[in-house]
Amino acid sequence: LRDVAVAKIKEAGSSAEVEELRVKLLGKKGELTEMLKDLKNMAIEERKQFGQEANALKNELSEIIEAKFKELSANDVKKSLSSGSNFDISLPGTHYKLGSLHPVTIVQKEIEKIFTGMGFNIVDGPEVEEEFYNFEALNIPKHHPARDMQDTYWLENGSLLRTHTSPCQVRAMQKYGAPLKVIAPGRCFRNESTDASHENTFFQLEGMMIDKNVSIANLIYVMKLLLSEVFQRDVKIRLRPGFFPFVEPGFELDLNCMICGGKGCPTCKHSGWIELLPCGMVHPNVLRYGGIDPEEYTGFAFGLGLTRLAMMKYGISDIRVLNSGDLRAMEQFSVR
Ligand code: FA5
Repeated sequence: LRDVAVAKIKEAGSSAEVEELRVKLLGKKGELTEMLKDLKNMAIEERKQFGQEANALKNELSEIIEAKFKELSANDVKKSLSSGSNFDISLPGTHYKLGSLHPVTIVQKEIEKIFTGMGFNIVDGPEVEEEFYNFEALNIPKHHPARDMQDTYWLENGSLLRTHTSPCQVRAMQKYGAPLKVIAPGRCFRNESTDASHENTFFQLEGMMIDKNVSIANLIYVMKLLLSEVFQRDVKIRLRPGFFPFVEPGFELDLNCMICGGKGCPTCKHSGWIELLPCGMVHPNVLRYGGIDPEEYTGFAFGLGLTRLAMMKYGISDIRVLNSGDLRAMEQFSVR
């Protein structure tokens, strides 16, 4: 069988002929395969020897067939070149387009790098959240007017689509205790009408640091470091008092609008400032809900508008572009 097979392969003049031989010899119903099927009827000693020889032959034939395929395809190229046909090896090959990251993802990854460099861990939380974590545990009891600050998508089973990433604060405290340094990037949902700077689906990045003697000075330092790292330059910011039931005192950190340089444009509603980073010292009630003793520990928290930050960084003047799925817009962003 071997000698006949090898001779036939060598004689073959085209890839199709070689393929036919491959199937005839090594295919599911090929001659060699059929022979191997007889193994089960042989005595043990005989079976061992025959099996080894048959496998060696199978490997040898496979190699010869492979080599013949290569030889024939090289010949094909040579033939087509010498026959003066239209084959042009200098033509560029097929171009496969690489995907690109979404601008919000790019900024998120950058911020994750900055914070993990400072020893923070990244945590996650559910988008379909319980009322307890989204409101109660954040010191916003039922019927508290602060619930109206975040128009909520309620689900029929009483759960809700989280309106912010702050529920991750309480979940992280309960899970890891103090001291704690975490960030939680994620998608949030609010039942609002959309305009150039508001979407009903957008990203925030929550941050929290809890330890003994954490103060407002620590908060300001970390926020300044974060923004100057993200923008790779000195940034202009302002702090205003802000009210959030889960922090006391609370602040609104605004960033000077980089799209218009503070002169006024639709993104900043012609005010020159973008509301970007609400923050404050974690309220003792919230620490208690997280199982942490406020007499022993203090902490700061912030809720960065990740989508708005991406707009600032890339000069995107309408937030709706970011959820549009329009590849012409998205393809313009590449990872640095
Ligand atoms: C909050 O959601 C608080 N949880 C933030 C916080 C965390 C305060 C920790 C204190 C301590 P606010 O509703 O302001 O706060 O939203 C935070 C940021 O999310 C805003 O500054 C803004 O950048 C962004 N944001 C809010 N609503 C929208 C929206 N509809 N579209 C796009 N971005 C939004």
